[in-house]
Amino acid sequence: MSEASVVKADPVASPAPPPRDEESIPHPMEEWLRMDRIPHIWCPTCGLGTVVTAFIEGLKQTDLERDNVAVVSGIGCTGRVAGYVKLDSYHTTHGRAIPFATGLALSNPKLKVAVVSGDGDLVGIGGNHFIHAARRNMDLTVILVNNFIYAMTGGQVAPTTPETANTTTTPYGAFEPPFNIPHLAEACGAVYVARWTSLHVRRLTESIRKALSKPGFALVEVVTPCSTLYARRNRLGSGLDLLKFYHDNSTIQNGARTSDVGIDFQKPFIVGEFVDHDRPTWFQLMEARMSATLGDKFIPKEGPSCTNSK
Ligand SMILES: Cc1ncc(C[n+]2csc(CCOP(=O)(O)OP(=O)(O)O)c2C)c(N)n1
Ligand code: SF4
Ligand SMILES: [Mg+2]
Repeated sequence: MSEASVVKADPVASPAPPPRDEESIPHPMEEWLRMDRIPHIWCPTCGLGTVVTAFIEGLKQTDLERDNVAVVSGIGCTGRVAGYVKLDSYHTTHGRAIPFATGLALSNPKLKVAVVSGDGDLVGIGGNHFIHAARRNMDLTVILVNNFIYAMTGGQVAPTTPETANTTTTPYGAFEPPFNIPHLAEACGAVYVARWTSLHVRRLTESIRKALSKPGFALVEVVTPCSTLYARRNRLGSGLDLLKFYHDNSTIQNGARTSDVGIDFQKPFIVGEFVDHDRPTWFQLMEARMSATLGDKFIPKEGPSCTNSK
């Protein structure tokens, strides 16, 4: 053996660490996840994991008691969130997350009900529920994961798919104009509207904290890569490549007019906090009407979005 290839032990180097027993190291999110359901079904480099992290971190930063929070999802890859988080949760039917969530909020106004669901679920099949919950200013926090596609069912065109993007049902490129989600939400009456990518984790976490803390219909759109059905079909690389593209091509413009924040295929787009104002919640409107009509016979409920906001 030549002198050059001899590696001598360094007498001052620290001893090698003992081998890690991966099984014995608890994951920092374990307390908040149903570990019996892990490993999850999501693909490598899917953006959904960071959305869950941001959701849990945002929730931890609120004053909400864990027992007073419920999560509702519809069907889809995003819909699996309700099954993975260790909170009272409801994995409902496709497009019906908002009506189930509305029922929960009405039956127990002390609950903070969060909906975490996909673009197809919330503004495709569930679009009608979305617009009416916003119009009523129902006390719901909606986290809409926009991966621009119906992912779970094989990558069909969604009402959010940008024009020219290739999907399994638009092999020559999508041609329908997509929804601009923040504009839709604001037009229907949402009191809080923000959009981030799933790589803006700190800003996303802060928006989720604010949305959960606000009475009324609050929407956070998260532009998130689907590696398997959107990125691959459009030859955009891995989910990480797409995540980086979204992050690097998004400009933060807090307070931007929502009519200006539509998203074109693989073009720069705007993220930020767009709407934050107050108006009476559904409970407050209902209670005001009932009190005006029934007087003392009406007994209002208690809850963060009620007039009795204890
Ligand atoms: C009534 C009904 N119609 C259609 C389906 C099939 N389906 C399940 S998930 C899904 C699309 C989900 O897309 P999205 O909400 O964007 O979620 P993603 O998988 O992209 O996260 C569809 C069409 C269904 N389960 N029920
Ligand atoms: S199909 Fe797309 S959205 Fe669904 S888990 Fe895989 S990467 Fe994520
Ligand atoms: Mg989708």
